[in-house]
Amino acid sequence: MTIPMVFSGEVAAARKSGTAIVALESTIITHGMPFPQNVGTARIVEQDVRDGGATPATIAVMNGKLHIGLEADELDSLGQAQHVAKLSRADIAACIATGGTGATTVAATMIAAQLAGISVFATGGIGGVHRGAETTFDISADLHELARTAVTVVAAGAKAILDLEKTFEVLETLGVPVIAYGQDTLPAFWSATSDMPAPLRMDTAAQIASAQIMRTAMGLAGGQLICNPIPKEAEIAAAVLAPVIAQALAEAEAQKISAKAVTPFLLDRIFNLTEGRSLTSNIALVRNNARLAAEIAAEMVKQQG
Ligand code: PSU
Ligand code: MN
Repeated sequence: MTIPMVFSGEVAAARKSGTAIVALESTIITHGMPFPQNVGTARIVEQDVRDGGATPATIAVMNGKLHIGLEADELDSLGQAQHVAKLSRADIAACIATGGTGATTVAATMIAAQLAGISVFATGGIGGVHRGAETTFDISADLHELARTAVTVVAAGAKAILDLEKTFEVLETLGVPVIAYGQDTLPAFWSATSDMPAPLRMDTAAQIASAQIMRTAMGLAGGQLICNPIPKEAEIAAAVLAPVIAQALAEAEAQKISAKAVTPFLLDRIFNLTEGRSLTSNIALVRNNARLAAEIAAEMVKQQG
């Protein structure tokens, strides 16, 4: 059976010429940001990748086809669509097989990127271990994906709505390299730093590319998580966010929000409680990650010859 993959014009051209490609996820568009900022941001982030010398490939499932790169009109319609499925490892194949439409999370985007031969992916923040996971068992499939699929993911850490300590413990257990870019501590999504020391630190895109290439050469399955701190001028101090996150979490619990709905609910509440400031920061950090990912992707092409 062949996988019904559709490449955008620019991705098809980049594949032909062997130039750098950066994968981008679509759940951040459909479930992570409100319309119209979601479509606007997706476009700007694609342009950031181009400005960095690589080709953007926004990934989504549309009408049973796995799209590697979206044309402008496809991005528009996905950004405005209602009730789009949020796809992870568990449901991406079923969605394609049944002709469905869905946005890809970090896990599903990694799977699609690997199928398309793309080894670098930029997003905002990965999913992780939710607070209270000791009773809910809510741990994102993103973590296991990093352990098995050879794609380097550039993020601003895990979203600060999560239990960050437990998230990084699980990544360590799974053998996922967690690399802080240019600093000794891990960033915490909306905040550039935290009190968590980084397991690994790298200061150049070349180092990051060669570490992924070495990992694969050694037969070690899986990718790497690059934790790229949000630009200082765009950050929200952890102390400012803590009560906002606490309130959003309390509301989620009171309203019995569970499973896939948790992350979108929290992001939406935090957006409203910060009067949009969380979104401004979120956009700044995704753009910053896109620029670094483009550099890493270019290095990978260069080093792999
Ligand atoms: N980062 C954001 N906004 C998002 C997400 C990440 O800034 O909406 C999405 C990603 O697609 C990630 C998903 O994979 O949230 C995690 O969802 P869950 O916790 O249900 O696994
Ligand atoms: Mn979950």
